[in-house]
Amino acid sequence: MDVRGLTRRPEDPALRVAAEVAEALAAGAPVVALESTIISHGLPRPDNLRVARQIEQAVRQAGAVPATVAVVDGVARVGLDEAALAAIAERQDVAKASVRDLGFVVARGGSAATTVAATAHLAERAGIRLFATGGLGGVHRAARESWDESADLVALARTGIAVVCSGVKSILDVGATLERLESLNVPVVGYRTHAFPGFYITDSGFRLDWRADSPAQVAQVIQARAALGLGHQGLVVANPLPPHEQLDATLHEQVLAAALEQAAAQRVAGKAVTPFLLDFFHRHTGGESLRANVRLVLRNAQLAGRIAVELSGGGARAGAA
Ligand code: PSU
Ligand code: MN
Repeated sequence: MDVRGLTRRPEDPALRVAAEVAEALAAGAPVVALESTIISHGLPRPDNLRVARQIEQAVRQAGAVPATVAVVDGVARVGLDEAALAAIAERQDVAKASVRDLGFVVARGGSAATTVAATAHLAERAGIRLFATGGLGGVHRAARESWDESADLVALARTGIAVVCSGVKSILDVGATLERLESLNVPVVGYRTHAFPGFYITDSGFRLDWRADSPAQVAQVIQARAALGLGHQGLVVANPLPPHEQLDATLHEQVLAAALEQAAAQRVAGKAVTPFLLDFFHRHTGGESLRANVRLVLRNAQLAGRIAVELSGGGARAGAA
């Protein structure tokens, strides 16, 4: 291992919370954490930087402060300024870091985008209770052979944060992912639906026991869980694309089959699997999957912002939309 990290001065903080985010948290104002792997590895350049800014803007329009999470030059940061956001979107040396990678990236003074798992961990440490992303990681379809299950699932089992997402990507084994979430005691609540969304598609075909019909109802569940001593575990808020905005079902089926075949043929493994499949989709749907991806992330950011506002006492913050 490179030893640059060992020359770090002891007063260098390994975790830095942006001033705007720290002030909002201290004041009890709404804050929403955002992941960065979607920026660096989930969306193609150069659009990714523009989309990253739009996601932050969606949180602001809902009345909350966005806190994009990433490791930049050896410091885990909660809340990125413009230069840091651009670095994550544009630099070639940005790794994909899950929880177990964080210590290495920081010790080496490196830079990495954080997955749902790593973002949830760092955001919780900063005191943030809401988080928005596109789709959660989960159990891969070949998991019986490969044992490939995203670390997002176990991270949510021990991290006290609510994640607003559009379910799990259809490239995964959705049923197995829901079973694992049940085993891990991680609840899934549908937002205005009992149908678990399938990321690009509105309905994955799996039913959910619980639904919430407003940001206030989700906030009530988060508060009830905290009162019951369950606040140290995650909650999944599943927010589907409206049917008219989803990816065409036939196109989806065709591209999915081809993507899985290619991944197997090229022996793609480990953390490369999800970026490979997302990229395959973007290239083989004439940009349709990309547009759906961007729409759903923006919707999730906005909903997370509205839930955060409710958690902070219902739009009391000055300037809230
Ligand atoms: N959702 C998206 N795009 C992404 C991801 C999720 O719309 O790129 C990322 C998230 O960071 C998630 C990760 O945590 O994919 C899952 O990767 P893996 O399957 O290797 O755990
Ligand atoms: Mn994996």
